[in-house]
Amino acid sequence: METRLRIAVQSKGRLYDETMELLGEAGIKLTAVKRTLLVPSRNFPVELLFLRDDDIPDSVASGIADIGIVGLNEVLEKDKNVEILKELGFSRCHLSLAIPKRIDYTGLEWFNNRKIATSYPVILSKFLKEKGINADIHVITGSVEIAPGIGLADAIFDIVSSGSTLVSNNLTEVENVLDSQAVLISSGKKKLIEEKQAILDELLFRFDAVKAADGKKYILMNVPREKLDNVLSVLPGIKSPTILPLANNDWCSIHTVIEEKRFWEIIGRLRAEGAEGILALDIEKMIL
Ligand code: PRT
Ligand code: ZN
Repeated sequence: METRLRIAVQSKGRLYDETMELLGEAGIKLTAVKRTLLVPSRNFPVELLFLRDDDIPDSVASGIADIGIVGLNEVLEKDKNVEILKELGFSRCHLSLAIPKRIDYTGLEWFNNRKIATSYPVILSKFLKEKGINADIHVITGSVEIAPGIGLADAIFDIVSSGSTLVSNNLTEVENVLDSQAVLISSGKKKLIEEKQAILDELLFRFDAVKAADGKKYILMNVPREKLDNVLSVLPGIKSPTILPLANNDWCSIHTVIEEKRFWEIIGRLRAEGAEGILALDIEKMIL
């Protein structure tokens, strides 16, 4: 039987869409559209094991899956023997302490002898111990943010993304304890067999190519030769930009890659320096 690298991924939830998008951009196609528990790829030697995110760290630590894609918060909370291979840059959020808005916060000591509601007791107790704070941790699994309002706790420790959940519950973030994002994990103790390691290496290479292209644009433009130096001084290319001759000797064409976030600023400066016929294209992959 063909060797397949087994990847544990979230079956549904906040990680699902971007996990599938990343795998898709890495060229991995699945055999079944329907999500059964274990789905092989039809063009790459991997298979996906669909689980709840809570079960992913343990499935990888114990070797049921070879690698997994899960939030860093879940990895640290479950505290299993796993190794973080790569930060994947999506599902970004932070784990924070938040208190009722009306309270005048005086610093971490405020939490001494207070009751904090959370679904992340391991991360929280580690943090409080490190800081020498003695608080009472109250574990609840859902809707942590309502705990202070109904008198169940003085404060909460929970995931914050946009912050709107806190606002609508009259809470305010006072300490950011952990910045989290989706990460790729492998077992901390079990080494992969050679064939699986080779599949993983190819996968990591493809993820890097997808990530490198993220937020970048390929641009090409025509420039009068006499303005070439001015235009080049505006362009922060990957290495040096490509300069091609045009049928009209007084003009040339420049191709390069720019950061999307600086797109309008750079385009404005290029036009001011005499660039014309500017084209911008999306980049799918970039091998550096
Ligand atoms: O069913 P399963 O157990 O697999 O999923 P789940 O319900 O446990 O997790 P899910 O799908 O909600 O989240 C999976 C992972 O996404 C989390 O472990 C985080 O790593 C990441 N993530 C990113 C988030 C958020 N952003 C997020 N905003 N997880 C949860 N939230 C919740 C948070 O709990 C709070 O209630 O959204 C609310 C806050 O959001 P804002 O935007 O109002 O601040
Ligand atoms: Zn979960």
